[in-house]
Amino acid sequence: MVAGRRPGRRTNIALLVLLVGCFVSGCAAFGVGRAPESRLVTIAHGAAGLGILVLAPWKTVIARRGLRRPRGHTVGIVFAVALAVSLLAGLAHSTFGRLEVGTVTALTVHVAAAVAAVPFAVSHVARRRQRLRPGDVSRRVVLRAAGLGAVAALAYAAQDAITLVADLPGARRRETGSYQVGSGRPAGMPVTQWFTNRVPRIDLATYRLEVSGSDGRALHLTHGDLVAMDSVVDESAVLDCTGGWWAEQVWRGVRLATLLGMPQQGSITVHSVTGYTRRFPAEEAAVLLLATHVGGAPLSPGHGGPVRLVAPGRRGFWWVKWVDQVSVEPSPSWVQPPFPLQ
Ligand code: HEM
Ligand code: HEM
Ligand SMILES: Nc1nc2c(c(=O)[nH]1)N[C@H]1C(S)=C(S)[C@@H](COP(=O)(O)O)O[C@H]1N2
Ligand SMILES: [Mo]
Repeated sequence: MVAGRRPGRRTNIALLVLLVGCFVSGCAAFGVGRAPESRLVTIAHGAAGLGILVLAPWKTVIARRGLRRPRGHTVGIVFAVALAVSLLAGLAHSTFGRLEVGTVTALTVHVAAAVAAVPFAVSHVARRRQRLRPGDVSRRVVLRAAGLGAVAALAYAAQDAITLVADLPGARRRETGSYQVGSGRPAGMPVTQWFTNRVPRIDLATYRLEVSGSDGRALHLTHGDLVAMDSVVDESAVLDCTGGWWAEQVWRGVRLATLLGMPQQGSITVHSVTGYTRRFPAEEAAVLLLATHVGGAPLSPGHGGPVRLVAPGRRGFWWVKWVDQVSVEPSPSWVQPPFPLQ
């Protein structure tokens, strides 16, 4: 670096790129549920996170110098602590398995600390602004950035190799980063709610499923009606929770297309007794299953009984439990928060 310029500026800018990359790829890791897309996303995510660690020695020099200046450091320090917690928890999850204390897992801590760090990161970067300069697109800088990317990728490969050779649990995670729990044994599968939902009590005698198609006409089905339908199918599908576990079970139920036909446009809203709702592209009526059974037995209340959605290839938060309404609506499926809010 040239004397008189702020040394460390490019390190800080590289960190900013990596932080944004981590955040975006982390959210994408929750958004996609199929190989090979999931694999690409989690590799990019892990490498970007390790890239931050690669730059840590340089950043330590910058931070030390900053800390010697007479001004407020709280934002920077809180940010550093939250990020360190997130990184440690993320690495712990990916290396040592689904670490769990009560209902809190390392992956939950990882994501929560990362989300909590965001306002501090924004404030830190806004207070310690780094300007881009013409020289920042030089050949040398591009080569350095490529070098950093290569070292980050190597660090990821090294972690992968270590878990494999040392036979650590990390070697057995799925492409989404999740660990297998209770496949073929529904009672061994965790009961998981996204945020605030509680397992509701549903009386089978009064339970009705309301199904309304594009013509707006509604059908009211009892649990018995659903179970007795002759188009019931058995299908093996993987429930992969963003909490970091997955299980493959045989689900039994009817396809949405059987109840709704194939809607020509719009989207399908699947609503729970608890208010929890997800919206799907109309064409998925052909694959989405309204299940009443898992592993040959009726769904337990915890796992969504009497009726839950099975959404093959989608992450767990799409698998709406305790479904009481399915409806075709004119709005497109992306008109919803990317993640549930309850
Ligand atoms: C890995 C993420 C980062 C961590 C953990 C971190 C942490 C810190 C800490 C603890 C300090 C010293 C206290 C302070 O001056 O506030 C500091 C200083 C600083 N940070 Fe960061 N920071 C990170 C990323 C960034 C980014 C993305 C930028 C800007 C793009 C940035 C720009 C600066 C600047 C300019 C200083 C002051 C250096 C000086 O005064 O000589 N930092 N950082
Ligand atoms: C600044 C923010 C973040 C950083 C620095 C970060 C960093 C990391 C690191 C280093 C790992 C371990 C990767 C490995 O060793 O294989 C990891 C794993 C993971 N992170 Fe993040 N992360 C961040 C935010 C997020 C967010 C916001 C989400 C989700 C919304 C997320 C989801 C995940 C998942 C699912 C894994 C497991 C992937 C696997 O095991 O291959 N992360 N993260
Ligand atoms: N109504 C409702 N359905 C829900 C949730 C919820 O909180 N409320 N959580 C989702 C999440 S995050 C997952 S991983 C699966 C978990 O299903 P399980 O409890 O049968 O394992 O249900 C999904 N369906
Ligand atoms: Mo989940």
